[in-house]
Amino acid sequence: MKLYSYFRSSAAYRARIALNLKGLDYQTVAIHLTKDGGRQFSPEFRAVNPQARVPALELSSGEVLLQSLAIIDYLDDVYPEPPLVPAEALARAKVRAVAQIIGSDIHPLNNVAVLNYLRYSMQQDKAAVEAWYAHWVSTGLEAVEALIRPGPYAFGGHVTVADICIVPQVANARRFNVALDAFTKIAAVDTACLKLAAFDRARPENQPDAE
Ligand SMILES: N[C@@H](CCC(=O)N[C@@H](CS)C(=O)NCC(=O)O)C(=O)O
Repeated sequence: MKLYSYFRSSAAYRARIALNLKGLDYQTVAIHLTKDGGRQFSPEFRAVNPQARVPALELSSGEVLLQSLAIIDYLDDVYPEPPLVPAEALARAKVRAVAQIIGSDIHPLNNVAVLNYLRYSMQQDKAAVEAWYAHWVSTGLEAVEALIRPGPYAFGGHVTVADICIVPQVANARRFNVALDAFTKIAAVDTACLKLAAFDRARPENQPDAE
């Protein structure tokens, strides 16, 4: 398998964690999101992903999967061990709600394209862009903090897709210097997860394209 990735991308980070948890080998194809105006916009990469975003996972069959949460669902369907969502429907819905707060509500407001639109099209200065970022991350993480039940992972003793979304979002927030002191449960989950090799190997600084 080939993972089109960028070391700083939190969505690609989610896919890397899931691949590692499932014990799957993959080759990283680095797509630099800022060099040359963003190499995600190259015709070669648009042929892989018309949305011009990472991650994209190319299977050995040549099929390409897009969207980190869809990639994670696929991996969980095809490689069921270890499961990334609980078996019971109610618990599964709660885990997915946290994953979707991050994947559908927090992250889309803060990805490279949105921040660049604020900077260049809306002509907002650095302080305004940082305030935008911090606002949406903090309000989203407040909800996550209220919903999770660390033990030591977000929903107990098994890693789930909620943890897979939390750790990259925390890394991203730290990179933007967002204060996380109020989120003690999230911090505990982050610490517990990063002790696992699957999470550690997926960290931005451990990627072949890390700068
Ligand atoms: N919902 C998508 C988000 C993908 C996404 O926005 N990726 C970012 C990096 S984290 C990206 O490629 N941005 C490129 C751009 O905004 O131009 C997913 O979960 O895969």
